[in-house]
Amino acid sequence: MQMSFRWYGPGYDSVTLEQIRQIPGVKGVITTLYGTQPGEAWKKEDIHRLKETVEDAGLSIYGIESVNVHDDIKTGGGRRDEYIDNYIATLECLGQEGITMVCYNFMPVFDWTRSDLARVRADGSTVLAYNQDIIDKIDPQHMRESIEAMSNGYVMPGWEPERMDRLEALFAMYRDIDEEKLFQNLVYFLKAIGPVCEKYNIHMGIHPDDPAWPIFGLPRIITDKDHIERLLKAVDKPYNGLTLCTGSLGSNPKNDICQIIRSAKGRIPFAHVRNLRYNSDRDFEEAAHLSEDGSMDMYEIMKTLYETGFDGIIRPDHGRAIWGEVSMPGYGLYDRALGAVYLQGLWEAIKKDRQ
Ligand code: DNO
Repeated sequence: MQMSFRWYGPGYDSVTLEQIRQIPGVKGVITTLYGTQPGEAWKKEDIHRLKETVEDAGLSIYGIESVNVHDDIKTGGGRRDEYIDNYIATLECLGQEGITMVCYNFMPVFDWTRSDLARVRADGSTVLAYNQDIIDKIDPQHMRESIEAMSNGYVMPGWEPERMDRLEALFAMYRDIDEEKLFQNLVYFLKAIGPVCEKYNIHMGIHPDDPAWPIFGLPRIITDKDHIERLLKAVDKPYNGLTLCTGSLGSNPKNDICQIIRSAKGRIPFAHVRNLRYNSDRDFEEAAHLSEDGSMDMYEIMKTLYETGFDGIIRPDHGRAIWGEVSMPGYGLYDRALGAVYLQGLWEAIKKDRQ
């Protein structure tokens, strides 16, 4: 297990590499070329520069989150092969730079979705939260404004203004796309990128849908154990893997995270481990990583990862806003650093107990 920390790059993140370097046990970051657009071929020199910046600070790039997938690929639109070629060119450059873990998602239009980015908890911290009744009342065309108003001036990952400017057109692209078509387009994409992944031993980790059910009438397909198993079998190669995001899959209390870990054994190159608290079947909020602060058993999750031989990259996920920190919601330094250390504490105890 390699502990990492997400970093958005210079100009986009309130957290610095120097700060990340001081988190015990964290030697690598998960990052991206944040200014690029889905569908664009990344330039080798930009990747190289990013790598140098990270290495100058005494850290390594452990993986990319995300190389985003263009909606033409998701919908099987007219330019999909052109965008897939660009994706392959990006993977080629990443492979040449020795970067071999890539997280991506296949969510239509919206990436992760929340109704509230700063819900106040009893201890005064604020967290991201989701309430289905609020989401049901929101016109998706106005989702952008509501997210922007809550994001402390940061561009939230997956909510890039360039895409949000075209919401109506994006929704139109998905008019005839149901679950099955979306799934087949994903398989088409994964088969096409197979050769470059195998050439460089790149592991792709698909990020589950968050929340793990269809929203705004758009299909979502990476939601539970059966869908994940179907995908892993459809392209039954090591490069086709899962980003185990406990918070995204865990948004649906029916998902048994440990069962999913066991069923995807050997195919999890990357894990986002975080906790959340269910308030009702229509409402959840994110919590501190500590088990007792939320509804999930982090010890069981880490133990199952250990027992299934997980040797991938892990990162703490969304943190609460605490101690007066102002950052991109969910991505401050303090609470995620607490999470990184807590998860490593669990891991150390589990490992020593077994030896
Ligand atoms: C949210 C993140 C997601 C994730 C993408 C992966 O905080 O977990 O935006 O990075 O879905 O492509």
